[in-house]
Amino acid sequence: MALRVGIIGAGPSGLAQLRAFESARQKGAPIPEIMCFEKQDDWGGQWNNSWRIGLDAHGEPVHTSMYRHLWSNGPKECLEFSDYSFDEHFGRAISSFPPREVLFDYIKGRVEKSDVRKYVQFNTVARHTSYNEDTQEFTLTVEDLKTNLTETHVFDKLVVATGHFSVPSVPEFTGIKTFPGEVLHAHDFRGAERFYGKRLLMIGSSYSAEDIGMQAHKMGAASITLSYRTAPMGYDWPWNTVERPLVTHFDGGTAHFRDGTQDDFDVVVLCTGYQHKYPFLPSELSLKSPNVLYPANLYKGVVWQQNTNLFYLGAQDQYYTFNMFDAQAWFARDVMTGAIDLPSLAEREADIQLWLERQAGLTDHDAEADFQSDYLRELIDATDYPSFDLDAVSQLFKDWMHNKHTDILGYRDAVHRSVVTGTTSTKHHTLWLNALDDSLERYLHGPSQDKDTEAGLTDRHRGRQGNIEGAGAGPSLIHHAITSAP
Ligand code: FAD
Ligand code: NA7
Repeated sequence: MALRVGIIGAGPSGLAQLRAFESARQKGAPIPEIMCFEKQDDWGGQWNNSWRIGLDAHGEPVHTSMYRHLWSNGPKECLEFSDYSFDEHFGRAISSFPPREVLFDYIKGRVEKSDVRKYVQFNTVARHTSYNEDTQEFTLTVEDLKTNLTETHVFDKLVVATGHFSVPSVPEFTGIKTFPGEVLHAHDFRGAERFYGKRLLMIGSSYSAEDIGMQAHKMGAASITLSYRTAPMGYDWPWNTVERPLVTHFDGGTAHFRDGTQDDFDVVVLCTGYQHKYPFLPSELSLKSPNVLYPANLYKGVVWQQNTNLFYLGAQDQYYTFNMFDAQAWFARDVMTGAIDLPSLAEREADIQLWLERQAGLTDHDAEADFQSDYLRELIDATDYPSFDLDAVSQLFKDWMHNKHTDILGYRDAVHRSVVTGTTSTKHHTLWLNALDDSLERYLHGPSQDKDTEAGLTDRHRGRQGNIEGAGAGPSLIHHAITSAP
């Protein structure tokens, strides 16, 4: 009987698993029976964004945390598939930090070419899993969200590819109940236009706080205060943005901070991260971890320690994304088919411990990027995933982080060089700060949106020296830019 493989989720990780098998098939290898279950009506995971918040049309929790104006937060050269380049997809060089729709198009391009859609059951949510130790089989119950009918399927191998940036971590803050304005988590943020003229308090000091904060600045927020628990991000923020230690409590619209300062706000955005949550798995198969580069209990970051028929993809915190999911999927495929022999439980544990020890000693972002590059190197060396220059990508990450420190509003205007094709990206026709139409069409074919706003841009940068009262250029500029966009 052919191996039966179940994949839960058709985001970039689940698609990487489909692509890994397809790549083997093209080389003449026998392919297992594959079924992939995706609760949304299309693939792409986070990149398949939605205007909805809370529950979707079927009453399921909305998966995506992405927002309208999201652009890649790292250089696309760091996530490029090594078997499907950006040049191949777009037929020409593009810029290094494309908007969401452009990256979504790229992800879809590879799988559309591969004819793997037939494996995916859309609008189908995984509900429950059990494992029979005697037969070594998983029984997975899924529900068709359109008919509400449940089905059970039996698999020899199960791949969990449901992502871990969808279920918000929402801490309690004393007195927040008395806050009269809007309080939301980053998961429910869809666009910053409504923050025009508002005083924002963002709690958290990572990607979401930084990017939503700067989106709000771009859309004319009056002020942005970033409240950190452990350490400030320390960027050279624009004129209306400050970092403060953690909020101790709220008193109506006033937030009090650990350093004894206080301020009044209109909106609170909790950028406090996400939980690993796998409600369709029994507790003994369910990963429990903070958002770290090397979650414990996964051999090579992929294989569940106590049950090597279970695989997790994309469970790490991510410098690398699409190409890392590929490397993991290729590795998982080869473990499933027996092309890779797993060492003993004790040897696997020792390997995990080595990574965890190294992780504990990481002191800065540069070291973290090197750590994940080395992790990827091991996976790629073990499989036939097309190799690429990981040291060069590590350097790209370091250049990117350096650029962020030099210019947090301008790092997305930088160009980087692909390690897959050697192509240097183009300079985009519009500076990120001025771009208000983030569509694929505008990105690929539209005229510059910098027209008439260069002077304003300069004003806004100059405004860094000023104070909030003196910073009226922001909102009026945005209004001008919106009305002058063709
Ligand atoms: P996801 O993309 O989360 O996909 C998981 C899939 O599983 C979804 O389609 C979901 O519907 C499905 N699913 C979940 N539960 C079930 C179930 N029970 N049954 C069936 N299906 C289920 N990465 C970058 O490279 N660049 C960026 O700029 C970037 N920006 C980001 C911004 C935000 C706000 C967030 C949240 C993430 C960002 N990321 C970015 C990281 C992003 O998570 C990865 O790029 C990628 O989407 C992860 O892929 P995944 O397949 O592991 O998970
Ligand atoms: P992250 O990167 O997991 O960061 C979560 C942030 O939230 C981090 O700064 C945490 O501070 C902070 N946090 C968590 N709990 C609390 C509490 N209780 N109080 C205060 N601060 C808290 O999540 P993001 O949403 O920024 O990014 C997730 C992905 O989305 C990422 O991959 C991007 O690509 C987009 P800490 O530093 O731990 O003290």
